[in-house]
Amino acid sequence: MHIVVLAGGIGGARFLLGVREVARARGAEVTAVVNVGDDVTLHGLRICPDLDSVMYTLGGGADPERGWGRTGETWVVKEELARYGAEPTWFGLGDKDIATHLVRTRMLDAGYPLSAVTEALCTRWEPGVRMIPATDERCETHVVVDIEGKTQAIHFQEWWIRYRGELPAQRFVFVGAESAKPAPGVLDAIASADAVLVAPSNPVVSVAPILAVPGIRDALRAGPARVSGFSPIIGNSPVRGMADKCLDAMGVAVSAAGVGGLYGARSAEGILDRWLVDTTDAGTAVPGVEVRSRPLWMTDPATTAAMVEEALDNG
Ligand code: GDP
Ligand code: FO1
Ligand code: CA
Repeated sequence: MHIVVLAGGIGGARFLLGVREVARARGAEVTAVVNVGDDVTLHGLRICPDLDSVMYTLGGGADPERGWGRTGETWVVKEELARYGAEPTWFGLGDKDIATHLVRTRMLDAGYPLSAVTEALCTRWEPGVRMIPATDERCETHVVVDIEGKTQAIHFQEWWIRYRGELPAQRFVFVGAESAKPAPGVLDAIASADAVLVAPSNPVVSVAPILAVPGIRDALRAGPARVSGFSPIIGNSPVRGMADKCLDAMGVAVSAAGVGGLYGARSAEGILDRWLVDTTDAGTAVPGVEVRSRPLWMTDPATTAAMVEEALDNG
């Protein structure tokens, strides 16, 4: 059995802990197609937050409280950079995390594609799933905002960290998406999948940038496997993070029904066959989609595995 998961950062990573449990029990293999829209180059380093969140979480090296970066992190380099006034001082790179970015940047500079670099980094972390970036091309999410009366597009990280997500987002733009290609293995994984799962990741800035890579959406729509999505919204709010602000910008209701409708039914123009919502949201309807309700709190891998089983259930 082959399970393919579309994943962002922390929501995707926690979900994959459950998928990995299921895969171990069933002897299945897992391919995670991970968002690269958050990626950014700062201080000369290529930083891939969602890939790293998944890699560190599955590899047992993630800081569970912060939700990003390494456990037992120190911040000496960050403090030294700040003393030089080296911008951007609003972005915090931990010392341990920097080692990852140094290795990644050196390999990219030597000509290796991001997918190969990710595979190399994973030989250390052994995440137990195959991790593939959605694309090897640069495809970065920008946010259209007004700053001092001027409309401009800023990088997603600047919007989220520097401005704390407080500048009203007018639009999200996936710069470079039109000319991007799916990374090697992505389309084959989808075509050979027995199940495709859309993690309860941020639909606008984690899942949409994956779907924006030409070919991925079509492959999902044409693929042989049931596509099941999981709502990141429980009872009209995100479990954590900025999904409410992102959905507001799209004019989409912050609800399980809103996100389900945004993905849409495969039988119409969308991607979903089945939509999993929390029991709080029982009664949610998405035209053309089979909606099932069950607890969707990813409190631990076993609980998350039970969520995953609901998507795999053929009953
Ligand atoms: P990010 O890239 O680090 O922001 O992480 P993702 O995009 O992968 O996931 C963020 C989303 O995960 C948020 O919209 C949260 O609402 C959702 N999320 C986090 N924990 C849970 C959980 O336990 N259950 C559900 N259903 N969603 C969750
Ligand atoms: N989030 C913050 O709120 N502040 C930071 O300084 C910060 C630095 C950072 C460095 C590496 C990394 O992989 C992630 C980092 N994040 C930071 C998290 C990141 O901005 C977002 O949470 C994700 O991109 C959303 O998926
Ligand atoms: Ca993300």
